[in-house]
Amino acid sequence: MPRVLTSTPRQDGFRMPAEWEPHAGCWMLWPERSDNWRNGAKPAQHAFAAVAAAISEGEPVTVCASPGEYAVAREMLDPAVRVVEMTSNDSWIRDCGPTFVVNDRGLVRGVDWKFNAWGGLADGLYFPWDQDDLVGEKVLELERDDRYAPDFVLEGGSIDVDGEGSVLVTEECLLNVDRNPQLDRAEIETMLRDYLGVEAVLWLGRGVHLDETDGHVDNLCRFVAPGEVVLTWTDDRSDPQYEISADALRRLEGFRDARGRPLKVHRLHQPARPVVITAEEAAGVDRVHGTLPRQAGDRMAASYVNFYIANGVVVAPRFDDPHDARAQAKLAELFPTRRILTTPGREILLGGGGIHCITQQQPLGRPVASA
Ligand code: KQY
Repeated sequence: MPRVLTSTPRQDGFRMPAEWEPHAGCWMLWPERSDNWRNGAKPAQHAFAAVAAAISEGEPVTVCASPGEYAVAREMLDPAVRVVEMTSNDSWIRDCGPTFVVNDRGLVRGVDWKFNAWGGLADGLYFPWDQDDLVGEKVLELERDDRYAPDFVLEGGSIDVDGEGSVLVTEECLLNVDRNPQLDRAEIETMLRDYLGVEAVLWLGRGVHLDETDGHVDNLCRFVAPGEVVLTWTDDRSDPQYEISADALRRLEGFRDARGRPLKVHRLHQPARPVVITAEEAAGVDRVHGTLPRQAGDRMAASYVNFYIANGVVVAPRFDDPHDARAQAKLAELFPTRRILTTPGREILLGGGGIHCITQQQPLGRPVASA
């Protein structure tokens, strides 16, 4: 039986690898809640199935579905995708799943953070979140991976590492009082150093305009190679996103990473047109007290930065927007050894996130030390 460890990954010589390092596979959760996904989640299920099929071109994919949805998921998902039964509150495994860490002997363990639905009772996006909070533990149990279980609220979408000692975060999310109000900036940095095995914590300010996660960095800015990041961008100074991205650029240009390198910043232009919820889309979402409502006319936090790096492929969203092709070409430039596959991003965005938010990579390695 896998152990719950009371030490830290740093003490044990473990670190979170970069997403471009080799994977054993990818984990996803199957969407079904009708107060977040329109039309009984059917359009979202098609979008998730397309993402799973695209990722499985490069690595094994496991989708976890509830008992009631298992048969539907099995039918809709590509036969190459493994389906396992697992209860959850929703389908954001980037945030409620484990963060895998590795050591230089090829061993894999997991960090099972606390999850509070992006803000708990004060500001969370739904209640309850108890089943989501168990997803990390369940995945690690299935994989027989030993587990660190810090008393620390963190979502995987709020961190991005280069695997060489640096992590990107935003102040908007990590310093938000609805996550770890008992800890100050220095104490939060210590937690990141201890549990991700990093040295440099690179603080950006705000996340993408109107991002309901309190500004997850994975929608704003990501490492694409050691010493290189990609930043969501707009040249339109009247767009509220301009000042957010310009501030991030200023900070990024001033950083040195853990290896002492300045960062090369690549700009990835956001969709040319604001992506806005239609009346028909809003009407398809059940209104339930305690869940963030979807209103016609609301702008969504659409970003091409919310891609997933798999073995051999990168899976990125498309929004039927004039900038789709430009984004795909930029990603091809940034990932010259991988094929860039795009899948429809709108239905996932309507639920509040993107492809990176619904996926969790499991690095290649062995679960337990052999005597
Ligand atoms: O990581 C994410 N973007 C998750 C967003 C959750 C939205 C719940 N409605």
